[in-house]
Amino acid sequence: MKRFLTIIIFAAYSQTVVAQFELLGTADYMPSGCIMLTPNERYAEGIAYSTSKLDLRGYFEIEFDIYLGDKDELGADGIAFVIHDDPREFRAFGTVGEGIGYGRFNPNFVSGNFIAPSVAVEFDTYQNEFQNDPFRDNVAFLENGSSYHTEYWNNEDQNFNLEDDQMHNFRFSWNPETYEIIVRLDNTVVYQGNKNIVEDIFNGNTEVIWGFTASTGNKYNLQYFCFRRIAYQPEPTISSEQLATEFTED
Ligand SMILES: [Ca+2]
Ligand SMILES: [Ca+2]
Repeated sequence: MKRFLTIIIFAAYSQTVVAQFELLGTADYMPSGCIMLTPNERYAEGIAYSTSKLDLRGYFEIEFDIYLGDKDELGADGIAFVIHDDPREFRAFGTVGEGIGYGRFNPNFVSGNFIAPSVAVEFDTYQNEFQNDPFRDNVAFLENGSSYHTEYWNNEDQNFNLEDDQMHNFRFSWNPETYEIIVRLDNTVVYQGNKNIVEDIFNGNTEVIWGFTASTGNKYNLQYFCFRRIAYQPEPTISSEQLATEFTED
């Protein structure tokens, strides 16, 4: 019975999250149910925030498929998954271009737009030297609206490319007991870190906004994301396909 109840609760919560996003800038719903962040145009910035906040008191894993475009050399700039408690709430935005709608040109540059307090995972498709980007594409964990990063993941491949006209699976998990954050891209762990984000980033607040930001610059790509599921512990995660199977078997 306990397991049955958990499935029902998860199913109800999942539907709520799927249905509602606050959209800013160029963001828009697509016929597929995915959300376009930027069209295939120069200097676009699009943001989508779930109207249901994240609860950082519990373990969760959240999953998406993301699309970063089909132009490699001529494409830019990328998207960022953002968890924030910015006072602008659902209207929070960062800098266009290399800020990916999240960060700013320089970590010491405080007059521009950036989202803070926050943590983010950027999927960066354009090299900007001021942000310490490697040649071609990279994934990086960011904090408090700074796009600058000392570490990044690019599969140790200087030609790593996310603008391959393919969907990429992205999962983010948070463990409030061990403070462990794990980021997976196409089933590979691309970031693993320990940080008490509740205390060290969000000043004790456990109800925070989540969503995606994205932008283009002089170079550009169509960029979008498709929400797949969110699952809170203690039960193992379960997808909608598995859910259908469970009911059939019962
Ligand atoms: Ca960049
Ligand atoms: Ca690329």
